[in-house]
This record gives sequence, structure tokens and C-alpha cells, in this order.
Amino acid sequence: MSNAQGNAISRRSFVKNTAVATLAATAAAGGASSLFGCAPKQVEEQQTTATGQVVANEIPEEGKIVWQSCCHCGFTACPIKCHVIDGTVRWIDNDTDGDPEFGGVAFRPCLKARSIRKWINSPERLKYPMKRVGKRGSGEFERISWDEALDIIAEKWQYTLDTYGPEAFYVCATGTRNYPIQRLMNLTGGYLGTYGSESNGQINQAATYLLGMDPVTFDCGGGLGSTTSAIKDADCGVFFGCGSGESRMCGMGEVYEAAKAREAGIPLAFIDYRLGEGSSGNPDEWFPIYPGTDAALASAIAYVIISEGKHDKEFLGKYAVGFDADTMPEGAPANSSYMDYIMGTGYDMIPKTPQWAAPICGLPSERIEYLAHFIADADTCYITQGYGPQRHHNGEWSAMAIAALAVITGNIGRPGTCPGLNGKGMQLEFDGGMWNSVPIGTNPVKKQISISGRFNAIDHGPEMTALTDNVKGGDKLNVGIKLMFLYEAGSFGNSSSDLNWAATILEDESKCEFIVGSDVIMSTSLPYCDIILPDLMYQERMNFVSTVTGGSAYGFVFGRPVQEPQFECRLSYDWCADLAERLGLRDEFTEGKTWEEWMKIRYEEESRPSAPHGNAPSFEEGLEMGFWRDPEPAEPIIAMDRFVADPVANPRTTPSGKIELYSEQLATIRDTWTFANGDRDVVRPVPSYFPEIEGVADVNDTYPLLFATWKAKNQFHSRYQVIEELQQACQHCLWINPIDAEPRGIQNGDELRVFNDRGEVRIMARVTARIMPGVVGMPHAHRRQMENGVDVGANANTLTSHHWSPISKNCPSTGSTLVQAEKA
Ligand SMILES: Nc1nc2c(c(=O)[nH]1)N[C@H]1C(S)=C(S)[C@@H](COP(=O)(O)OP(=O)(O)OC[C@H]3O[C@@H](n4cnc5c(=O)[nH]c(N)nc54)[C@H](O)[C@@H]3O)O[C@H]1N2
Ligand SMILES: Nc1nc2c(c(=O)[nH]1)N[C@H]1C(S)=C(S)[C@@H](COP(=O)(O)OP(=O)(O)OC[C@H]3O[C@@H](n4cnc5c(=O)[nH]c(N)nc54)[C@H](O)[C@@H]3O)O[C@H]1N2
Ligand SMILES: [Mo]
Repeated sequence: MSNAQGNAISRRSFVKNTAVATLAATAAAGGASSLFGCAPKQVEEQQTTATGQVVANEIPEEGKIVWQSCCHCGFTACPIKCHVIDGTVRWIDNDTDGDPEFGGVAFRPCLKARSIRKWINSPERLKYPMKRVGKRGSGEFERISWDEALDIIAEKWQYTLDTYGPEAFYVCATGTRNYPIQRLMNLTGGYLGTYGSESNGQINQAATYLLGMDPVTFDCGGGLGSTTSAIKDADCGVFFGCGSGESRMCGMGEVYEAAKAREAGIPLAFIDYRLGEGSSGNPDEWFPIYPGTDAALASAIAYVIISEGKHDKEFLGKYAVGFDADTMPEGAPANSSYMDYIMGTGYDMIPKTPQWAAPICGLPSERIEYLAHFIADADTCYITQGYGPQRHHNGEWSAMAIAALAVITGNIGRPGTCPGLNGKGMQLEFDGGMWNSVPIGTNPVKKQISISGRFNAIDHGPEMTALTDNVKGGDKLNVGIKLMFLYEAGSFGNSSSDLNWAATILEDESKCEFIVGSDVIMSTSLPYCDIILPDLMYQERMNFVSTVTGGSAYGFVFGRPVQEPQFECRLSYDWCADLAERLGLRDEFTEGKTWEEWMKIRYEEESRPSAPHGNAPSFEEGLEMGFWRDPEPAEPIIAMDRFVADPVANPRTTPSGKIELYSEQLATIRDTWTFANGDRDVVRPVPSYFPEIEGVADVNDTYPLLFATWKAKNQFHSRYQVIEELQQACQHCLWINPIDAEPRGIQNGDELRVFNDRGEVRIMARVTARIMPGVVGMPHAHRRQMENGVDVGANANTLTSHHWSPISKNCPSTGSTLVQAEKA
């Protein structure tokens, strides 16, 4: 940067000088007020910019600083510095401790976190407990008192326990989080459990069978994948379906690490059906492929690598089984190795050449060859995937086929590598109590269903078995879900698929007899609840989180309430204690402790010791600081490094203790289970491709477009949607390629009807070449709003299918859906 005199000055000294000048001006204009106290009144001064423009420079009142966090974007909990004046948040700042030079590190939250005061003070907030008075779904409620609400719940609780037993209880939450209500249920006999998550159910299976992940600790030697910061030691990077520019856009996460890598000249390739922000911010090259076809692409890449003899024979021999005939487990059928599948001597006798894959995935064969050389000709290639590719009907196999590329090229367990999976690797592996809560104890009910199985279990629970529905912990369910807590879960609008079908199940009061919703705003799930309880926002309670980022900086937020509870909103731990009292269990529930006391115990016992440098403050010190950041950057976590260093001492959790390119466990599943989707559910012991239901192989004249979804950068799922400014900043629209728009007479901004046999939505068109021809898509979790059977709010899940994947029984929420689109 140069100043007017032509002297080069660094950005940092420029910032410093400007700050001094501003402070001097402030003192002059506002009198001798203390700089850091709460004194200054709003001071206005004028500044002239370099271009001669005159701008007002408002310096807001400092107020009291209360640190809090945003709501975690799944993996990144950005710290926010709230300036509170007279008990109200007035403005939000960020961590400013980092070096202001580019390349320096500051935890800068995105537009969502910056809008937090509009979220917590939204006019749409729930204010009082309510009781349903109309039909389920009608949205007719009346205000009741907390006592009345808790009396009704206690009565239904006891009735359900006596009539159906604990297996009929269910907590509908996202993933497997811990909530106080689960602690209470565990004290009254437990509840039907959940495994998997909408985020990464399929990828976890891939990790388990191929790489031998420990499903309890998720340990792959450092989470499911390496941290993104590991990329600094790679020669190049390949990202399959990674929306990090939208899904982890905070200043400290993947975007930052990828940007640093690019600055250092490390080329990055992105594979996605659309050029989203995640890709456009970072890639040197974009490789568009049809949704659900990553395994075809990966297999063809493997074909090129193996035919050219560029696979890492030494690595495969030492660390993997099932690559070729020499390393097959005893008793496995002939010609069934991974190499047989790839080279065309396997079960289908089809060589997986680039020419075979090109029409399937829509990427020209030369580009596939190019990608193969991009990976194989580098000494070290960082291979990873986001969660998009696996959230498909065939997602387990997409995830495995991608990870197999890291295996055959030996890009595992050494600096600069990632084993092709990105899961916990998005985070730093230390426990920050991301969704902090009280310990929930042990669930006496051992049966579990997949997270996508909840509507099935309400509809026909007793028909669900281990072999047909992957019910775990027992052969079958004895009873359907009869009492459900919808707890911080937008199952009815955000997370679940095929919502019109789901509505018919919840409307029937004989199925799930009693539903309680705990939320903060009137979400689209709540009209199906019998009782609604208004919760506190994260920022209104003690909220302890780690700033997990996947980057090289980290810290803990010791969030304190930024404002008093509004209206009759209550901390869920407190009303659960009152409910426990009605069930005769208050003392067992609280053990005499407050929410804050539990936070402290969990921090001292779990989170503090997990900080990598052992230098985290005590809880009291942390509260004093509000936000603690480790002054030392964290070294990258390299997944599976311990295994690669010593495979005998650190075996994987697979039966062989090695990476299994041929999995006998999968062969057993194939031979013993009955599959919901018949022949379309394919299970093979090797990473391989099969066409998903409602994928490229099923495109037809009635529904010719592949429909796909991703994360909106202006929402965290449904959260923040009520903030008008955020909606304007990033309008909800359907991306459609000009090649598909033109014959339909569709232009930018037109209102469209998008439909299939499951439902119809209305949405604005965004005609753009940044999505492949033949594919249309939108961010998920926009508010569902039904008018005459049409969702005019355009929630993606009004259209998505419920064909769950063969093993994890997870719904294919980012894809596996065909639609037609036309002008409304
Ligand atoms: N702003 C924002 N951030 C979020 C969230 C949010 O709601 N909003 N949610 C958080 C949560 S809970 C999660 S789980 C993470 C998810 O984080 P990501 O995994 O990064 O995000 P997704 O949008 O699920 O999928 C990533 C990308 O996969 C692409 N994709 C979909 N199907 C396919 C496919 O078949 N093949 C290929 N190659 N690409 C495909 C999508 O276009 C998208 O760009 O994000 C977290 N961050
Ligand atoms: N089509 C499609 N479907 C998807 C996805 C996709 O990419 N595409 N992504 C999937 C993924 S990865 C996930 S994680 C799920 C997410 O699905 P959800 O977790 O259901 O999504 P949220 O919108 O975060 O829903 C949380 C609900 O909790 C409420 N809430 C917010 N804060 C609080 C609080 O402090 N207390 C209480 N009690 N309630 C609160 C919100 O208002 C909202 O109603 O969606 C999945 N579904
Ligand atoms: Mo998620």
C-alpha cells in the first residue's frame, strides 16, 4: 500500500495510524472522555476517504462487553463480542486480537453472527407456553401457564410409561446431542435411541468399514479426517463436494486455510455440480459432475492410476487388504477385489475407464484423466470430501470410493494428507462441549433407530426390524413412538425429507399421541405439537463452547447471558427440573446442581484437559476473560498417523486391523439383510458405484431435472431466516442453467413452480451457468409455507425423497430427487 507521498506503508501501520488519528479526533470532538470506559456518547466526525468522499464516522458507545458465541454452523462456533447497554445488545464486534496483517489470525464471524441481536429480539419469538386447540397442523394454540403445561406433560408422561413403556419415548433432535430432557427420560426408564445424523450418517459407515473408524470416539487418529490446516504440507488438494465458503465461512476455518494454501501456490481442485461460494472462493479448477456420481468419477480416476501403475504398491501391501488377489481375505470369492472391480475383471466385468464414467458423471473423459494425473503425479495430495456427496441414497459408496483414492495413492497418515473423508476433520479434535449441556446418564433402552427413521417409527414402529431397517440393540421395535419431544429440531421443515408425507403421519393423533415442542420461534414443526415451550436463546444462557474450526487457531468461549430472559422463556434445565419434581425425581435430576455448576464440572473434567497445549484457563478465569484463545497455533491433525507409524501397535477397528478395500462385514450385510428399496439398494464389499434412486439413471420426460440442495450462507439451517436483512442479502432462488431455462422460457427473477409427485414449491429463478445443465437446486431449510397444497415458502424437503441409503438408513437429503420446473 502506498500513501499520498508514494511511501510504501504496511496495512498494519496504516490501521494503527488511522486508529490513532481517529482517537485524537474523538477526544477533540467529544471532550476528554475515557477511551475504554463506558463514557463516550455517540460521537460523529467526518472523514475524507482517499477518493475525496466525505463519510460520517459513528463511534458507538462501548457498553459492557459480554462474550457469546453464534450457533455453531454445525462445526464452527464463532465468538462474538456483544456490547450491552442498559441490558440490551446494541452492537456486535468480533475478536480483534489477531494480527491485522493478511495472514494473521482473528476469529471473524460472518453476517449471521453479526445479526444476532435481530435474532434474539425477533418479533417472531415464542413468548409463552401454549396448548394446541385446533387440529394438528392447524396452528391454533392458546396461551397457558408453565404450571399447566408441565402438569399436562407429567400426566402424559406417566400414561405413556404405564401404557407403552419407555421404548415409546423419543427425543427428536438433530444428530445425537445431549439435552436435559434426555437426562430426565433416562431416570424414568429411558427412550428409543438414535444413531447417525443428517450431517454425516453415510460417511460414518464408509469410515467404519473401509478405514476402521471407532464409532464411539470417531477416532481416525485425529477425527474422521485431517484438519484442513494440514493442506499446507501438500502439493495439491482435491475437494469433493465441500461447501466450506458457505458452510464454514468464519474467518478462522477451512476457507482461510484453503486461501493460505493457494497463496502458497498449492493448486486446489473442486468437484461439485455447482460453482458455489465454497468453490469459487478457493479453487483453481472446477470439475462439475452430476449429483450422486462421485463414485463413478472416483472409480475412473482409480482406473487411470492403476493402469499407469501409479498406485502406491508399498502402502497397499503394508496397510490394506482387498486391493488385489494377493491381499484378499481367505475365503473371499475369486475376482472380487477392488482392482477386479476397477479393471473390469470383477462382478460386472466392466473396466471403469474414463469413457465409461464420462456419460454417467457428465465430466469429459479427458478431464477425468487430467484429474487422475493431478492426484497421482503429486508426491502428496490432500484428498477430502464435504458432506454433500454422501447425503444421497448411494452415499455410503460415494464416500468410500472417494476415500479409496487416498488409500491407493498412499496419501494417508503423513503430513499434507487426509484420508479422503472429512468429518470431525472439519474441527479441531478437542472437546469444547460444542452443544454444551448436562450429563444425560445412561439410557436403559438399548434399541436405536437411524435418525431418518423417526417418521417410520411413528408410522409403523412395530414393523421395523434389525434386518430390514437396521434397528440396533434388538431384533425389532415393540412399539412405535408415542410421546415425542421435538427439541431444538426443525424436523418439520429443515431436517427431514418428504414433508408432505411426514405431515400425514403427524396429523394422525393415534400414531404419536403426544408431542412437545421446545423452540425459540414459531417454527414450521410447532403446529404439529400439542404443547409448545419457549426456550432461552443460546445467548441468554451460560453457553460454553469451543471455537472448533479445522484451522490452526482455537479457543473457548465462556458465554454469559447478554440479556434477561424475555417474556416467559425459560432455561430448559430449570423447567425439566420442575417436570422432574412432578415425576418425583427432582433431586435425582439436579443432584443439587445448577446449570452453571454443571457447565463448570464438564469444562474442568472434559474440555480443559483436551486443549492441545494444556494451557486453558480455569473456569473462573475463563468467565473473567469471556473468550480465551490459545496463543500458540495448533499443529495440523493428521488422520491415521499413529496407524501409519506403527500399524501393529495401532490397528484399525476393522476385523483385519487394516484398511479394508474388500470388507467381509459388508459382504455379510449384503447376504443377510433385506433391503427396503429392493434391487436398488446395492451393498458391495468394495468401494464402487451404483446409480442412486432418482439420480442420473432415472431422469425421464416427466421429471427431467436432478434436484440438489446445499447450505444457505445467510441461515444456519432455518435459524436467522426471520432476519429480513439477511434474506435480502442472499435471496432464496432456484439455480437453473441457461440451457435448461431457455426452452422453458425462464428468465432470471421469474417465479417458478418446481414439482414432482411428492409436492410443489414456488420460488424465484436464478439463471446461472454456475450450475450444470440438467441439475437445479436451492439451499435447504427455507420456511415451508403451505397454500392450497403448494409450498410457497419453498422448503427443499417438500420435494426431496425418503429413499434411505442401504446401510446407515439415512435420508438422501442433498440429492436423489427428480423434479420438473416451469414458469408459474
Ligand atoms: N451457513 C451455514 N453453514 C452451515 C450450516 C448451515 O445451515 N448454514 N450447517 C452446518 C451443518 S449442520 C453441516 S452438516 C455442514 C455441512 O457442510 P458441507 O458438507 O460443507 O455442506 P453441504 O451443503 O452439506 O454440502 C457440501 C457441498 O456438496 C455439494 N454436493 C451435494 N451433492 C453432491 C454430490 O453428489 N457430489 C458432489 N461432488 N457434491 C455434492 C453441494 O453443492 C455443496 O456445495 O455445514 C454446517 N455449516
Ligand atoms: N434437503 C436438505 N435437508 C437437510 C440438509 C440439506 O443439506 N438438505 N441438511 C441436513 C443437516 S446436515 C442437518 S444438521 C439438519 C438440520 O436440521 P435442524 O437441526 O432441524 O435445523 P435447524 O433449523 O437448526 O432447527 C433447529 C430448530 O431449533 C430451533 N432453535 C434454535 N435455537 C434454539 C434454542 O436455543 N433452543 C431451542 N429449544 N430451539 C432452538 C430453531 O428455531 C429450529 O426450529 O437438516 C438436514 N436436512
Ligand atoms: Mo448437519
